[in-house]
Amino acid sequence: MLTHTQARPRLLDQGQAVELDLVGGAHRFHAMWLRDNAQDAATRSPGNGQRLITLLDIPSDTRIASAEWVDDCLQVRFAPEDKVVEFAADWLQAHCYDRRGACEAGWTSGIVTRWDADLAGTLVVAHYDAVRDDPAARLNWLRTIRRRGFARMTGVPALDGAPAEIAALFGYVRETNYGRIFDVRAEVNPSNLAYTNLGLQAHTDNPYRDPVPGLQILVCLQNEVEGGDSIVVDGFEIAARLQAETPEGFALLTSHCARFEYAGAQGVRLRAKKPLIELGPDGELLAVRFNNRSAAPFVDVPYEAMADYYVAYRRMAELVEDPALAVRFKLEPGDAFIVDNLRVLHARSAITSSGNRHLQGCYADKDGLRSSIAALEAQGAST
Ligand code: NM2
Ligand code: OGA
Ligand code: ZN
Repeated sequence: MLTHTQARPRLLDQGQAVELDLVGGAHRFHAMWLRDNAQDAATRSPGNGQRLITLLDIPSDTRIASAEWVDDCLQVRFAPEDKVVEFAADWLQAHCYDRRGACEAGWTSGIVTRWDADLAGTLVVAHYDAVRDDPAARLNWLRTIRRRGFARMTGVPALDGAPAEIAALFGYVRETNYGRIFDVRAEVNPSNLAYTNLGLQAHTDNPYRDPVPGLQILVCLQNEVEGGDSIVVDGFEIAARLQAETPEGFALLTSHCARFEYAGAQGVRLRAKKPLIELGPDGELLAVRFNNRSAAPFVDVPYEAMADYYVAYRRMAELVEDPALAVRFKLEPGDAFIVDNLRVLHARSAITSSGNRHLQGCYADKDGLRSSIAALEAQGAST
């Protein structure tokens, strides 16, 4: 219930800002911010929503001459342009920025839910046909990936190119030096330890790339072996546990860069310098990168901090291996899973028998996933 009808807008600092009563209390908006975000047809193209003006088209001494509620719209007269612009109350409500107090380091938005081994009990495996054909099922599946950073799928045609079919459900394949699609099976001269029968500790794929592929899709085409189980673990849960146990250790891993490198094939020397746990400038937990096979010598941690850095890194590695955090399953032909590659680490247990095991994989970007969610929501697809 909006409360703006109960109180008149209050101009602050000679019209440099205005204070409004919205849901949750008083919120201030700057004149410059409001003018820059005007939605009128002279400021933004009605067709595509893109801004037609530059910041330099707005006078630097922009002020609010008057502001009044007219029904559910705030009518603002800007000086010196003498321009009147309307802002819908619900738009203002949705774009409040007048928050008090700083956020704690390591926060995540409400759209993210961390998980541990208990996820196995509630995991829903989506069917490929439903996700492809039914917009509501697709929206549901994409939201699961956004919330958990992980989703399983079954009923995928176990054919060459299957990962690209899954990527096409929401976006585009991100091609890399491993190809548009890569085959994961034991090879004679493997360019990567993934192409062997070895177990792989839970990891981020391609942490040596900048930017790192945001999503990884793995589809099982054939699996006749013992071992080769899939294991996933939520890197955001690892980060949160580490932070709770040892805030100093967490701070070391977020405030110094690690190094990653891949040089396993001719003509490829990929290197990246990024922290194991990455926070945004406002403390938001953005990414976890962990890969024992591709970690390069760390040279960005000062000598004085290196011993403690390794203690924190070891604790992180223990959490990566903690069965209480892991979800384990075996892929059958036609099964697939997708991970947010900068959040959820994936592992495989060693392959312990002879027989065929063949997965195919590809990468994709997360922006396509988010865009598809927003577009499906705008279309009114509901679950
Ligand atoms: N493959 C499967 O990132 C990595 O090095 C893990 C990636 C070779 C594309 C394996
Ligand atoms: C990979 C990988 C897992 C598996 O190819 O990146 O982690 O089960 N493979 O083979
Ligand atoms: Zn991998």
